[in-house]
Amino acid sequence: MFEALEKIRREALKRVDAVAENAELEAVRVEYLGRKGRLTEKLRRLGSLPPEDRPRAGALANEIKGDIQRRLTARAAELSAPRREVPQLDYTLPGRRFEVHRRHPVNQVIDELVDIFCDLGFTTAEGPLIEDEYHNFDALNTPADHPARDEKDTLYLEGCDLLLRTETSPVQIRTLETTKPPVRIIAPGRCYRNDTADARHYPVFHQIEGLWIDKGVSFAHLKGVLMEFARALFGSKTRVRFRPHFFPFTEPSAEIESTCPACGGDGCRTCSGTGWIELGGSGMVDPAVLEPMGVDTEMFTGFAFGIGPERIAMVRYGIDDIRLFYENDVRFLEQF
Ligand code: 2U9
Repeated sequence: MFEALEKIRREALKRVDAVAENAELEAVRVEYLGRKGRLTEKLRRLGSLPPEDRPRAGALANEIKGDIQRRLTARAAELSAPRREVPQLDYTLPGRRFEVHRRHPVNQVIDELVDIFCDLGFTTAEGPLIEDEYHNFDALNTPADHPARDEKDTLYLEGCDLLLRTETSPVQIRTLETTKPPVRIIAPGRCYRNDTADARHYPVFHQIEGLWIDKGVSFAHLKGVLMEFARALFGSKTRVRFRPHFFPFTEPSAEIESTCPACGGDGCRTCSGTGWIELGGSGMVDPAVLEPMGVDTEMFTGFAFGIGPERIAMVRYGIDDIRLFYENDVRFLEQF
């Protein structure tokens, strides 16, 4: 009897929970608690039990009756409550990408460039964004009347002789002030120019400059390092060329170009049909820069270069407007 009563409890409660409409609840109530219900029928047969079992069986039967009645009441309340439309899940839909932190595309390129040059034996150096004219211009053999020093190109701080650095070269000057050759550093970082923002210019941009000062360093070393850099960046078939140029701080100077990574040199929209893209500038460091830093230019020579990460990111990702990097439009940034 006891096992039969527990079986009725389990089945009845399971049936109540499975009811989806209020109208079905009455049928379940009648089936178990009605005049001819399965539990009612057990209650009628208590008299056939041995006298010593009747009290416990009766108490159990009444407890089960209470359980079923309470569950019927609760289920009726659930089914009467206003339904929150549960959207039917379409499991065939593609999953949503879980948004995790990603680095800005320009920082991703800077990280890659730093890794390449560190693999080539360079170490990184940092310096202040706010500089003085000595470290940003004078020490770099840039004469007082050089147009780069004009306020139309450089952002000066009001009320003082300080400025926002126009390249990361001052970092290398500061390194030479405290470190005797050999020196082999790269200086990645943010720079500023008094430029009006357009598709190819922005007042804030980044540079990675490099400096290698040691005994017997020649232009051949410069070409070798920059060729290895370009091949690590754009693939082993990449070719590099140097075009004569002028910088106040290097002599001879050369602009660095590589075959276009998009077309391999055949000419395309990315490289404006030329097959080549500009990576930056370079040259042998002018003794007029090294000697005031106490470097014995009879014993030590060196080269320097400057590379623009935004330019590389624009080529790599097919972006034709530098302003996209700095307008913080999530729809643009979340693609990287
Ligand atoms: C010291 C001596 C020499 C750094 C150099 C460049 C060439 C150069 C920029 C032009 C635009 C890179 O692509 S860009 O952003 N710079 O082309 N910079 S050589 O020469 C130095 C630096 C420090 C002591």
